[in-house]
Amino acid sequence: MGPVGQVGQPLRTGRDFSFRTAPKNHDEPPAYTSQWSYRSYAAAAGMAAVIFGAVATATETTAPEPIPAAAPAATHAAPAVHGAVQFVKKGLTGRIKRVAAEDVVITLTPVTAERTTALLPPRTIEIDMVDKRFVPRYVTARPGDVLRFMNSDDFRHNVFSLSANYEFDLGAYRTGPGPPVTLDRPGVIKVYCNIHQEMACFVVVAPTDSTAVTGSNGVYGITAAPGQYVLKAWSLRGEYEQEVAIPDTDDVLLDIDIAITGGRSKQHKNKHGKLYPLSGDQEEY
Ligand SMILES: [Cu+2]
Repeated sequence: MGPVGQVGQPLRTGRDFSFRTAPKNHDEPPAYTSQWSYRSYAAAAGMAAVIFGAVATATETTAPEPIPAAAPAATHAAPAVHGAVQFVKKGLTGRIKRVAAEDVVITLTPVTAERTTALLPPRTIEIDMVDKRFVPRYVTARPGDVLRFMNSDDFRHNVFSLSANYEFDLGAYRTGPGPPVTLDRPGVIKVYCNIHQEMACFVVVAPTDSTAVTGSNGVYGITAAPGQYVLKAWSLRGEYEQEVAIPDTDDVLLDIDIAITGGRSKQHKNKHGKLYPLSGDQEEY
């Protein structure tokens, strides 16, 4: 639980954070009566719990008097938002075709994301290159995080992106990591290798840790604290966006239809914006 446990700890030693008031007379032991400090600390703990998506309760305490309830904290043990994602396409005859949507990256970003994620420490996220594949293929990261691309193959790979707002070319190298890529804004980065056309990975940058990637059944589930969010679903074949309100106790069932806009076999260009010299394996791009 890492920082979550740290957050919860001080609640049990709450008197360390309260102001000692002078005893009414010298026969009474010192009393810890500062409502203000308990209340504000509980509120702060509750807020921190919301930030970290944790559950914080004030059940264990050595305080000598009742403690006001903590600010609303995460109350969802199970996924707060869940459902099934489908690609939807109108066939030539006008019939609607639906298929379970695999490899859809879903992010649930709190509307207060700028405040909350500013408190989170940046992370270094490693993406390996193994057997001419980026591993993992789908990555979620926050602004502030740093990407490092390792190379576990015994031959050279190149790493580049021509995505809007995220253009870079890390050059070709045999062993990693290559130069770091600092993420400084939300967006989707399509990362390719200029040597091997079949290599691709996709980094979705959003100020949240509430994310999911669908498997072959298209089902997703995301844990998050109650509050107001923007849900975004990104896939090579189409995108989707909707506001979501997570209530204090109930979960939200949200099935998602993504209208297919991208083709199955659209090829990406090399770093010069040209076709790869020799077409090798053809994957979906
Ligand atoms: Cu390569």
